[in-house]
Amino acid sequence: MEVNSIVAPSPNKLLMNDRRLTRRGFLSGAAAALTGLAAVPAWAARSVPADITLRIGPIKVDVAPGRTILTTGYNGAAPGTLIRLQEGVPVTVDLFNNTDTQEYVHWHGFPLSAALDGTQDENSLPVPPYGHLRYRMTPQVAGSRWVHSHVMTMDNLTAGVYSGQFSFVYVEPKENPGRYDQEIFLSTHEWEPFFIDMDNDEDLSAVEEFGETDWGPSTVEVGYRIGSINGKSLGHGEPIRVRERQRVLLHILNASATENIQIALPGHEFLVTALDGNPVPQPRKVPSLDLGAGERIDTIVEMNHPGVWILGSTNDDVRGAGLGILVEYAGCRGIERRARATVAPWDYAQFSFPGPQPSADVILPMVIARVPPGENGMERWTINGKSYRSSDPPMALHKGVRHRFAFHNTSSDAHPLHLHRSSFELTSIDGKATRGLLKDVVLIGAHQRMELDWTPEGEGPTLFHCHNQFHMDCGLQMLFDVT
Ligand SMILES: [Cu+2]
Repeated sequence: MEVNSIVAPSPNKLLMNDRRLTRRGFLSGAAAALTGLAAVPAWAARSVPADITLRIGPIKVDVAPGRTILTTGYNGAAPGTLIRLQEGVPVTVDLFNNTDTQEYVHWHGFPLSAALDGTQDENSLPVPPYGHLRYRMTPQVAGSRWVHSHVMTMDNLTAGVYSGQFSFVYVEPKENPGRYDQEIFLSTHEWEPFFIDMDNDEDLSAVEEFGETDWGPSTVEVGYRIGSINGKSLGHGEPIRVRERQRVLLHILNASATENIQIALPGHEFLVTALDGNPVPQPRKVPSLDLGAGERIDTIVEMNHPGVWILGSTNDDVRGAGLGILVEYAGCRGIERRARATVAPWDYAQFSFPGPQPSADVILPMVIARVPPGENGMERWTINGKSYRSSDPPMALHKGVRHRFAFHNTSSDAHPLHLHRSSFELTSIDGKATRGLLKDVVLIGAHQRMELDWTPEGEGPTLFHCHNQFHMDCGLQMLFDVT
């Protein structure tokens, strides 16, 4: 169920194409005919503005006074400007890359062809250094989506999702249900990443210290110095201004490279209406929200407790590092600092219809495990005993077949598991059946079991990975090939 007007040529042809685009700024008709990239006539690429333009380039993010982050972003800011699309309405997209690095722009949560999905592993169209890429796509499913860089980062903590290359994307439904007085988009992100040695609690900011690939035998993780919501640390951006009795619709995105977060607004509850942009079968009120990296939650908050409150992380250290935003009622002053957030354990099942579980055609056991670092390096993550290598053959799946992925996380880390180009249905959590929860990222807890059902509709390569970039780089990914 996808529309795209690009016939995906081989990667080599793409590179030729893109060089041509880079050099001349447009593609000649003859070249287009030869290479198959004939989506947009050359004159159009030069003269007609696209519906959506993303300019990838160096930016400065003033997260707080005296704290300016130099990074790469979309359209001069991080997050980039909100992109609003209409369900079923095709758009022309222009991607301009004003950096010396080949980029991949991934439309997260969109059912698109592999060519447009935006990953190297799926042989998607790259945006060449100082190059340009134009294509047409049709947003098929309404809801909260996002767009972000999908380059491999490894030990480069300035690249990909560690950078400022992300924007919230909202696909407007054809019919707009829901009743609210204000609609607000919030993206969380952490800055100034560094490696930390968990065994010695040692800051390893100087990557040179432990060499190019020799990360030593101890457990290395990624830490951050500063957190933000919509590019501002707590107290340094504009507050969310509300009036008593307003219903405020919050679209929340965890745009972190590696961090799963829990947020709350003391004195208030969240009516959760959609997960990853897809309406939930049973909206429910909860005191706190958990979001794995890459997840989105749509929620309505009734403003019925006047004051100035902190909407932010429930973790004092994380909130203290800036991950929060003020909610200010009209006429109120002075932050309610004493107010403690109520926290409840997160359970996707509460938003689901109860079972029974639908039957699957194929059941595929998926065991996630951590291989501790050996003598020579970093930890590895495996699925069914294997760390991802792009040279390995992909796992064959079949169109129209209901595959059930029976995950068992044998590690003590949670993993935000992400499927590209499609949503899956979460069908059980620790043996308890769930129904009607469509997601593209699901946070599997430590030692948890989860079943995800997926009936592929489109063909081609489809990437599956942990949205914790560090885990992904350490092997926690798989490539499917749908035929
Ligand atoms: Cu992970």
